[in-house]
Amino acid sequence: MKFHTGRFLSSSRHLIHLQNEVLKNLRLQGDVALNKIQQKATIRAPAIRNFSMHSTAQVSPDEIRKGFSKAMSDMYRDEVPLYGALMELVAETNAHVLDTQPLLAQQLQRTGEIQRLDMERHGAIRLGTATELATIRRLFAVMGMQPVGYYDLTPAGVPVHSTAFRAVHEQALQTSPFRVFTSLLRLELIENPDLRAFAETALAKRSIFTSGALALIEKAENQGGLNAQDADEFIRQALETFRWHHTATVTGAQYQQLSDQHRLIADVVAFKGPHINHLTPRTLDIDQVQAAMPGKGITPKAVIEGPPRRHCPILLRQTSFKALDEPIAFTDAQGSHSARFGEIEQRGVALTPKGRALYDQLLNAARDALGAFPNEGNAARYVELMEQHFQAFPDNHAQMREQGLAYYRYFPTEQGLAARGSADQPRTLEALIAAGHIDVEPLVYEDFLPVSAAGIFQSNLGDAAQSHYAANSNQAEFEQALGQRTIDELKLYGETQQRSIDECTLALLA
Ligand code: OOG
Ligand code: NI
Repeated sequence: MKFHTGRFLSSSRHLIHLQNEVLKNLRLQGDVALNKIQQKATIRAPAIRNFSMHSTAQVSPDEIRKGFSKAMSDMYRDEVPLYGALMELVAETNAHVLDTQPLLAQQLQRTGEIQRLDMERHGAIRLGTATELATIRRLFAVMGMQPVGYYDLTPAGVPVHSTAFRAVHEQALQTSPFRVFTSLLRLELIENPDLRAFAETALAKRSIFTSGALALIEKAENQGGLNAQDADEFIRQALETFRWHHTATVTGAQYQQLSDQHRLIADVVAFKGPHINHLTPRTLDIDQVQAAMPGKGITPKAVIEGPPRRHCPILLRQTSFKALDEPIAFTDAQGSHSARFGEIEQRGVALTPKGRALYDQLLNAARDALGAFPNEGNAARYVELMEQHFQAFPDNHAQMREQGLAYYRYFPTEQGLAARGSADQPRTLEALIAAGHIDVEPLVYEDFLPVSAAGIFQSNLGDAAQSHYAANSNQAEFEQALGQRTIDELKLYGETQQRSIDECTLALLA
């Protein structure tokens, strides 16, 4: 073990010793933990900034992302009025929940989520080629968004694999939690060779980025960032990639052929660009919003995806309403296409590998017991089965933490700070928590769930689309197309949790 790096650490051997002791007390492996403190001391800015090596950046990627997320939301609200109605409903419901549940309000205050709640949303796009994926990665990188996680949707009969572009550090997420679920079509799954060749040709012809966007991506990469004027222009240009087009690039008959193969294939191949297909606000009570939707003229899908309702929400619950048929001008005829839908989500605590394994096991058991894809006809039975099976998942944060099922963030309390250095100050994490010197709050899940995503896809594609693909998941191929490895989301949660422990250590015991 070496102690020599870091101004902060070398300033006092005593401090190092103390930290080491404390970390041992916190039952962390000394080497690993000290290493983390060293990293923290030397790398002050989180490593999420692509541009941090250069000093010319005038607008932070986080601010660009925040501006882009707002611009996207405004564009989508203009295009899809129901999205506006949904946003209002979610805002009303959230306000009501915060009014009536002071403990939840306090928890969200503590984690900072209360400030990001109103701007919190995710969107989704579907891309057609490896080049498109590689370029969108560069576009998102300008906004501090990294590819997190790999999702294979083929087992559920959706011919795509996906990642989620998002900020990776809790501070960056605090500025803007905007995420985009990004799927790549797996053309190799089109069995008919003529149709596959047609799709390949159609995709090869299109260019989904404006030349202005491409130029600014390059400028950002070369200069290490964008100034305010360029950032504004970048947002305007990047938005074009996500815009809806009323015209298709294929004939009505070609569209039909693609659609007969899979609706999703037509949605990608027949159009000029990867229109954003939904934008999802975050609600604090998804059941309340779901129940209020019909009153606003919105019909939700039959079942809420994800875990059942609980006192302590875990992972992610989602529900969506079907896309409307929208008029499309094919190259030779008028027709229609439905792709854009609405969705809401409720986020809960992120689960550890152990917690996630339990979640997957219980979800699969409930689905096996149902014996069919959840739908309108069996929705009540499905809810019952889910509630039954999830009895086995502790619904209590203290227990989840004790059993290592979920990730948490630790915050020093006023009381803890006041007791700094006192003789009877507790010295271990558990003792500090018990004494009220450290507050424990759930670390929110920032990602997606493949089974839920498949359910969302399916409900918007119609039942006819429930085919099955024998193909294996192919993360290596996806990453090859992407041009980098996807980031393991569990590693990110672990790091955020650890940083909060380190901060408590420094604030209370250093
Ligand atoms: C993406 C569906 C997945 C979610 O929230 O799980 C998704 C799509 O339909 O393109 O957005
Ligand atoms: Ni979604």
